[in-house]
Amino acid sequence: MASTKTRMAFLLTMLALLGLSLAAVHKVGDSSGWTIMGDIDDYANWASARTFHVGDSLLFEYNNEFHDVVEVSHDDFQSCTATSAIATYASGSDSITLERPGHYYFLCGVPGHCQIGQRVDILVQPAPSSIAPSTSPSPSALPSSPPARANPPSSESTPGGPAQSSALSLISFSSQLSLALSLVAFFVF
Ligand SMILES: [Cu+2]
Repeated sequence: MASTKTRMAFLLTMLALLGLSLAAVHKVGDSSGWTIMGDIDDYANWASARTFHVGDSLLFEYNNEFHDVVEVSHDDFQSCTATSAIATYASGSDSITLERPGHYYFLCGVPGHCQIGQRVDILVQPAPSSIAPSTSPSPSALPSSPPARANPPSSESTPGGPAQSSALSLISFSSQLSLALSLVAFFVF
C-alpha cells in the first residue's frame, strides 16, 4: 500500500505539474509578434494589459533577418543602448523564462528599431503558486484513523478489512487532491 509519504510526494508532484501547466506563455505583441509597429507605445500597452509571474515565459517571434532580442539594463533600455547586453537572442522564435520578480528590459538591437518603439519593459510578479507549504499538515493524511476505530484482531482474517482500509486511504487521498485543487483554484482564479 502506498505510504503517506508516497501519497504526499504524488500530491506534491501533481501540484507541481498543475503549477507548471498554469505558467503562462506570453507571445510578445500577440499576433503582430516582435516587429516595428506603428505606435511607439504598442509594446508598453501590450505589457500593461497583462500580468507576468515568475515561471511564465515570453515568446518573441520575428524575422531574424531584420530583428533580434537584447535584454538590457534599465539605463540601456531608456537610452536604447544594445552594446552591453545582458543576453542576446536571434533565433527568430525565442522563448525566455521569467525566473525572478522585477523588471526585465528587452529591445531590438538593430539600429533605429528601439527608438521607434521596438522595446518592452516586463514587470514580473512573484509566482502565484506559493501554496505548497499549506497543504502538508493535512490531518486526513495521517495513518492514525484506522487504529482509532479499535478493530478486533479478527479483521486480518476477513477479506473486507484490508480492502476497506485501502478504500479509506483512497478516499482520504482524493479528498486531499480536491482540497489541493480547491486551494489551487482559490489562489489562481
Ligand atoms: Cu528590430
